[in-house]
Amino acid sequence: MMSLDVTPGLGARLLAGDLGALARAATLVENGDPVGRAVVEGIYGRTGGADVVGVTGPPGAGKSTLIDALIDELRQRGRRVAAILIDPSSPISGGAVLGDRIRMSRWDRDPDVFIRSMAARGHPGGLASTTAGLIHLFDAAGFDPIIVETVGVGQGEIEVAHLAATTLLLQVPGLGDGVQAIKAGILEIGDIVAVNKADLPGAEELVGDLSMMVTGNERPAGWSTPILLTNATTGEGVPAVVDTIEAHRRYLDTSETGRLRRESAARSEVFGLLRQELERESPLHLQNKASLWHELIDDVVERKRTPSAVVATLLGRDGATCR
Ligand SMILES: Nc1nc2c(ncn2[C@@H]2O[C@H](COP(=O)(O)OP(=O)(O)OP(=O)(O)O)[C@@H](O)[C@H]2O)c(=O)[nH]1
Ligand SMILES: [Mg+2]
Repeated sequence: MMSLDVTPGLGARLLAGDLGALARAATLVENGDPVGRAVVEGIYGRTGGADVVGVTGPPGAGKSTLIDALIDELRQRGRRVAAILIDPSSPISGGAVLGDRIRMSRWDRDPDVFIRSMAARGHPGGLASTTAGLIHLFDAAGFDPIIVETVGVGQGEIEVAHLAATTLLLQVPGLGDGVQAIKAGILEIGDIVAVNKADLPGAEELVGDLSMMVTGNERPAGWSTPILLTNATTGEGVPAVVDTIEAHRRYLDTSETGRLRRESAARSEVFGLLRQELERESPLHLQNKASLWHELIDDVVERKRTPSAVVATLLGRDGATCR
């Protein structure tokens, strides 16, 4: 294990507003470096104040474009804003990290905007704990809100979604109608819904359909999901989205839901770290033995072992329960 002296005072420099230190710490966290985790632990007591806004929705809905427009609006309101863009590296999107970097490069010289783009895969510490680590670093460095883009597909991404206190769900016309959306239950994850691509046919109808559906939906008391219309390309409707994000934050500050969201974020992070730790500590050193992992799962599928027996094996307690 690396010595913590490698980066003397990194946490302190970050807290003092040193953006170079912030970038360095972010890279360490992304690489799953224990020093990065140590920096996060060191600054953790100074975090928890920032609003974490998740932006989710189907591939190509305009999440990255809208985040860029949100940053613009938030800057006009004098906020220091950070964003984490997670690229699913899926065959559908073809990997948008480069496109996102180009789009966001206009913020490069603004010290009050901090953006990281990263791939969904290949984080030794797991996606949720890596993202949580970045959120804590940005929070400690005084960025608020912190916006996180996620496609919401796959276990890791669902865990990431739990890190957000406020979730903005994007929908677009033409991808199938609102009935489909409610069937999939996706409206339930949005505190705010934005129908993006207002310039496309069917956008206003979709707003109408979705508005009718959320009226009948069970939501936490005190908040009913607003359905807004945006054009992320022109910025139309974006100030209303920011107003609504701020209203949701005030709602969280004064309701039980706020407490529940913070609990859910902490749980997601702790479980993420626990799983990593189990994988690392397992007598089988699973992270280096994907084939053995598959073998164990196959055994469960074929009823050669029970799920509990596999857990016992992973924890090195074979003798007790495995037959
Ligand atoms: N017509 C129209 N096009 C838009 C709008 N917002 C975004 N787009 C376009 O839609 C495409 C996808 O936008 P992105 O912002 O990359 O979408 P995304 O949801 O981040 O995509 P992934 O990260 O790949 O899932 C781009 O070509 C945008 O220019 C809009 O309001 N109207
Ligand atoms: Mg994107």
